Amino acid sequence: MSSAFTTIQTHSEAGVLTITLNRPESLNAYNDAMSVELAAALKSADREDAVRCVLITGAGRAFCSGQDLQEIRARYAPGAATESLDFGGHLRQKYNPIISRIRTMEKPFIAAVNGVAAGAGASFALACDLRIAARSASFMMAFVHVGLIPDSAGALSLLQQVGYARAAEMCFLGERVSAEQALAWGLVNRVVDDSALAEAAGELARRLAAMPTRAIGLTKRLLNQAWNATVADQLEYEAFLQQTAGHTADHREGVSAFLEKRKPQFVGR
Ligand code: T3D
Repeated sequence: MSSAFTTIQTHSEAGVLTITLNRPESLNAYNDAMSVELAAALKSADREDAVRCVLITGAGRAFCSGQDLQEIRARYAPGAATESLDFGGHLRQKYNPIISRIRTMEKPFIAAVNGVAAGAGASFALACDLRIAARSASFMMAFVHVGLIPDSAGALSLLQQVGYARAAEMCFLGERVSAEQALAWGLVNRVVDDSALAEAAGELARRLAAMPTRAIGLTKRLLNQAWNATVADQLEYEAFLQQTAGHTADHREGVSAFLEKRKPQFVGR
């Protein structure tokens, strides 16, 4: 099933919702229209039980070049409304709900990083649970080059994934980090040849979509909670979440399949 958005394309198949950022002429720069369409696509993915994994990629040669700088410049136009210079409000309205949903939706997200991921585009990729990168892909915390600070939780994601020194270097210098370097730093899960990216990412997404979705969603909560937890907090949170996981059909199916020496058929509930 495909949809009729203009700045993104969506395709749903075999439990995988693929969202393709689709403004290739600007390297998929993020504009207001894209924020509205992405929010709608993610809301529906959250609601649809049939969606058991979300895969985000970019059309053309880039993943996403971050905020559309043409749209930013239009904010300074003579006569433009003063609210258009409300940078904090813009983040709260156009970016934060998207990042929050990616980080908290109880379904796995994969970024198939097909080219450069710059500025908020890098933050989007970093907000996903897993990243698979084309060999020619790169990550660039470009914010500093336009005198802005990293947003969309990019600094937090980097700190969590690569540690302070590398996060600071990426954010202060804004240099491109190659896919191979990103792999060595633990910023991506896999690097594949450019021509193999779509198939490799699709295969990983289909595999995740056939797994116990509730258990994976609850595990995502557990991982996110773990950053600030004490051992005592974490043990209690595990007990709380296991109470839910243990009551799913997929838990019973997993146990039965193991004991009956057959492949489990998970249904996502
Ligand atoms: O309130 C708020 O909204 C704040 C939010 C901020 C969030 C942010 O994301 S801030 C950071 C914004 N992004 C950037 O600063 C990155 C800008 N782009 C680049 O630095 C480079 O394009 C890349 C390093 C990403 C790729 O370089 P390259 O040489 O491969 O491509 P290019 O030639 O620079 O770009 C190709 C075209 O895309 C070009 O258009 P043209 O000349 O062919 O008509 C270029 O202008 C356009 N483009 C690339 N990035 C953007 C863009 N157009 C608008 N906005 C962009 N971000």
